[in-house]
Amino acid sequence: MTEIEETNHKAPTKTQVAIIGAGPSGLLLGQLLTKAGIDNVILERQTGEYVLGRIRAGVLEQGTVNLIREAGAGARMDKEGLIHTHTDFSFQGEHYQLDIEKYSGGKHVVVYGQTEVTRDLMEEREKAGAITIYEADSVKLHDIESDQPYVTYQHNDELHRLDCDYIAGCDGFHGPSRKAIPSNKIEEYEKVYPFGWLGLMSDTPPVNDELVYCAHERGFALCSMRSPTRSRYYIQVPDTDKIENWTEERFWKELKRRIPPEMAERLVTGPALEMSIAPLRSYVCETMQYGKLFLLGDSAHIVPPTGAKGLNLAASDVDTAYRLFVKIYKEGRTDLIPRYQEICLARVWKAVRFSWWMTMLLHRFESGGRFDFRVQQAEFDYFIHSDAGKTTIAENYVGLPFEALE
Ligand code: FAS
Ligand code: PHB
Repeated sequence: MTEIEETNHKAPTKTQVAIIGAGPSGLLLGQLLTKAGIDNVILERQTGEYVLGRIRAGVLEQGTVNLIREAGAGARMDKEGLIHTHTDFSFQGEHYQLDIEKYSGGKHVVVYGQTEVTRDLMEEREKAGAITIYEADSVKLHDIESDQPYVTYQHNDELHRLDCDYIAGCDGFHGPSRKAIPSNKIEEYEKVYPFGWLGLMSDTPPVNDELVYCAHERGFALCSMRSPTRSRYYIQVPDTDKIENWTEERFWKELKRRIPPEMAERLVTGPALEMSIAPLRSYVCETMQYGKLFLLGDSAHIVPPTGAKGLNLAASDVDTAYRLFVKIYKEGRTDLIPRYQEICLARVWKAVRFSWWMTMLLHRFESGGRFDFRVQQAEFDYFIHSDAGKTTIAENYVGLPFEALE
């Protein structure tokens, strides 16, 4: 693993764009701004190693791939990423292949872990000499409604102040940015699902060439991967479940009961490199820009991972924010600021809808009983056997087009 050097620069006191959070949103925005000559500093609460230790997304839309390349961080992704032109589904063990390239008019997705995207962006940022302050504690946003916003933070037991023109809140769902917006100015929407995803990563060959989203009366399962030798699996568990209740053996046994029998037969099991439970929710904060603060990625929206949209939505927010900052700094186009929220929300809600629809289609809702399960079966049967249905799934899965600022 490439050691991520601590960027031990003298603490900066002024920048153009202060970015809070060194996850994919913050790092991708930072890299694009640096390449455009727009000064930026990232403040990250954790260490670089901690950020890299989080196991998250695995599927990149074409728009995300293009943006990572534009940021100059795509070399390893292009070499190691797996192009997927199909995505598979199963319902009660019956296996269906969906040609997403055919039904999306020629697009595909790339399977390449978020951890690797983050690592590549961290390394490019280090090479560019851009400043990331890791272990920045107690980050606070100040005067975001004024022309002189600033951020304060603790680092090595010292209080620091960073003056800036704009703040990019890339600090995820639990970060301080969204909370800096007055509560009477925020418009929020949320739906919590009664289950989570228990994920397992193993150095075993993937059970199938394509990803397989499996609906089953025992619950949802997903067979994914990171490489030809590293697999990623998930099973739906009740929202009350705890990781302590699960052993690797129990996980493999349950997974085999939910995937198609021929896959269960050939499944190669092995020790878990990581096992964790992620809760599922849909959340949208419609206030994505307030004064000099912009919210990007998980700080503004959360989707259930069923549609593989979380990371990709973050990337589309970055695309819009980056192009807006270039317009502002190169052409003085502050009149375009309201377009940020307009463009982002139009795309966010379509991705929220698709992720919600995939979740409702493929998960088992105990409260729904037999009737709802039959309706799910009929919905699945219609979509997987109709060209209109397959086109709808494919178009959304590969990602809707990015909208231009003007
Ligand atoms: P992130 O949460 O990744 O990054 C925010 C950064 O801000 C973090 O590094 C955090 O340490 C930092 N931060 C937080 N508070 C701070 C503070 N006070 N000061 C400074 N920094 C602070 N998406 C998919 O598409 N597929 C998946 O399978 C999938 N699985 C997921 C599993 C889990 C457990 C979670 C939580 C999310 C998952 N997601 C998945 C969604 C995920 O990939 C996000 O969409 C993606 O990480 C969004 O990136 P960011 O917006 O950068 O937010
Ligand atoms: C993953 O590989 O982690 C993954 C893939 C597709 C999803 C969710 C997670 O929809």
